[in-house]
Amino acid sequence: MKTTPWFKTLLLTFGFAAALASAAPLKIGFAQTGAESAWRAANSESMKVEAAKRGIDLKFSDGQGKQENQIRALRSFIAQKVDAIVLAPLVETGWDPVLRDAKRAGIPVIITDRSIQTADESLYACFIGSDFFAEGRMAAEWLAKKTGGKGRIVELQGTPGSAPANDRRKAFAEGIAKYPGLQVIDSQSGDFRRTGGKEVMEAFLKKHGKIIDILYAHNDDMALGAIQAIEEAGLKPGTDIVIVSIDAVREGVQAVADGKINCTVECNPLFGPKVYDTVAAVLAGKTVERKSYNKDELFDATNSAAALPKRQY
Ligand code: GZL
Repeated sequence: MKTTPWFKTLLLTFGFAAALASAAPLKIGFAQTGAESAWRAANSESMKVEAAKRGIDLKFSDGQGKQENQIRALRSFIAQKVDAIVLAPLVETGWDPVLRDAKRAGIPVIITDRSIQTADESLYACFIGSDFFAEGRMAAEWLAKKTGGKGRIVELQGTPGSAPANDRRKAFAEGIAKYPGLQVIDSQSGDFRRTGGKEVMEAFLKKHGKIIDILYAHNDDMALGAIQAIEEAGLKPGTDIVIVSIDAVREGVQAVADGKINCTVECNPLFGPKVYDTVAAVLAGKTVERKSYNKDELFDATNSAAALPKRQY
């Protein structure tokens, strides 16, 4: 059997290693919505830490809550000829033109966190995020059980036009429709922000006074802001007003353990590893799941205290 002289094997090995080492790191452009909530901070952290672990050259752009900033970032990523683009779209519509430019440039786009509406599904490779409909339904079902299907609800909506605000509102409304005793008497956006939650809840309390039985908040940051307003009005959150929320960020789960929020439905933000695995698969030409949903669970008085030490965000 012919053997390769030892020095050739050595050259081949070093050559290969050198080639590997010299291979330029993967360049990924990530257009984040902004920094509006604790959930968003955890999501950005997951993307940055995982990229550093994998030696990915991550071009991170903070959209500061404006779609035009995200579109500008995508155009910049295209000009930089990144290997792939990851987009967490602030709102559902208005993405086709810039996604067409990415497609023309041969750059695959992964949509994460929030979905988009488009007539041309070929404009992005896949979606990775949570099922906001399931979250809204879980919140409604839990509330119906807690209240026996009765109560006047005020609703703090997320960012207008965003998939989580649209889907969580629709799913919750469908979920409580089976209980005529549960009525949404007012609904307004707090833009997923704590300050927004406080200001809108203050307005709700001024307008409706003590007839409010329930608050449904589309995220914990707004619920935590609302709790400040409720306490400043001399009422007991979680007792005088039942509070149902979504995200299950650490402070939200703590508030459940403290009895100030009655239930929060998880929406896991830690999907950096899954996103980069998916980018690698897409770049390798492999078929990937068109829509991949993270696993979410619900926290209330029965499991929140035990869950706290294990919470990663
Ligand atoms: C949900 C995400 C939402 C969170 C909010 O996946 O888009 O945006 O529920 C965040 O906390 O601001």
